[in-house]
Amino acid sequence: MSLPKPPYRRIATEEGWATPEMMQMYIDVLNKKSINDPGFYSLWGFFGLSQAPRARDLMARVQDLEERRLSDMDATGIDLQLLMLTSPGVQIFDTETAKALAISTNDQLHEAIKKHPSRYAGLCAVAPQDPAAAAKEMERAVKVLGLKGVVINSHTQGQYLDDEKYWPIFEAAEALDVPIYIHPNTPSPQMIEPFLSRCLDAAIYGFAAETGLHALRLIVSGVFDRFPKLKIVLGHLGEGLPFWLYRIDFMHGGIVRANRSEGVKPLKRKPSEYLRENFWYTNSGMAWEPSVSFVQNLMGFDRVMYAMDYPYQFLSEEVSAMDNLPITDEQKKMFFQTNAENLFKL
Ligand code: 1DF
Ligand code: MN
Repeated sequence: MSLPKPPYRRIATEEGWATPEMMQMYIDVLNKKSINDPGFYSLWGFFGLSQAPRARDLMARVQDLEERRLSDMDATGIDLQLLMLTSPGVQIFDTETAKALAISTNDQLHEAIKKHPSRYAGLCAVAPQDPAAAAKEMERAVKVLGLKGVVINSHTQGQYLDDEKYWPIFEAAEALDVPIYIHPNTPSPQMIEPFLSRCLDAAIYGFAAETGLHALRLIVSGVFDRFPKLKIVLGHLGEGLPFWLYRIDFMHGGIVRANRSEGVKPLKRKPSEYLRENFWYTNSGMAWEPSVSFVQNLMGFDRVMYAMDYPYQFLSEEVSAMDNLPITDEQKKMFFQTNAENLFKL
């Protein structure tokens, strides 16, 4: 099933991995029910405890950084994976556990990349539970381990990054000039209930509702006026936000003029301007020409990057569909290769 070799490197920019140690900790949480996060039990209860073939298969693939993953990459024509600790990463654990686990997983990721430098690059994990420690670990991960940015899996125990206490994380990202990939998580405990009974909490829709909300909270809270050079990456073509661009601007203007809430202050720019200047987008899980073309045209061909979302959505037909996008050869190379090289400094 191998694909023809195109005149660009295929770089996949939202690729999940996990350590056996973290997977065992997830299974312990599932068995002991030791945290309050209905989304975690819904998502990882299936992957971690079910004997269904899809679940067994994902658990094996997500933990492998050797032959299995490399041969899957070869079979689907992926030259390089940008690895990130799978969602929700360390963010469900108590602060001290999460801090130690972020450090140990970053060290292990560094080793895997050192072993296969032409096939892997990675983003670091941090524990937002301790923002100062997270900033410090980002600095170590980027400067010492050579990682290319940071992944944060949306809410941390129901809290969002627009809270000022998280600003050290944005300060560090700006100072290091690396992007923050806000990867989905299941909706926070405060909002998940009506998703659960119809199984809408995870990748089908809940991820986008949660993560799109998170990004909008950052924008309207004024984070980008305070940190104008901050670079945020969203998967899934922006978690729906590009489609809402016009309406968000229109309604935000009215909310500000009416002085509706303490939580919404005037911004220097329109929400859409931050979405065009501080954000980049990957097409993880959205290998569909109408949506990809829409976001490329709206946000700019230099802002949209290819992602597979291995091992969760691993299909060579999707790679072929993206090879066949109705865009110029130059735009295709930007999409698969050079936008990621530039943003992540690969
Ligand atoms: C799923 C999808 C799981 C994505 C993921 O990580 C994930 C899924 C646990 O299909 O259950 O990252 N995704 O990004 O679409
Ligand atoms: Mn993903």
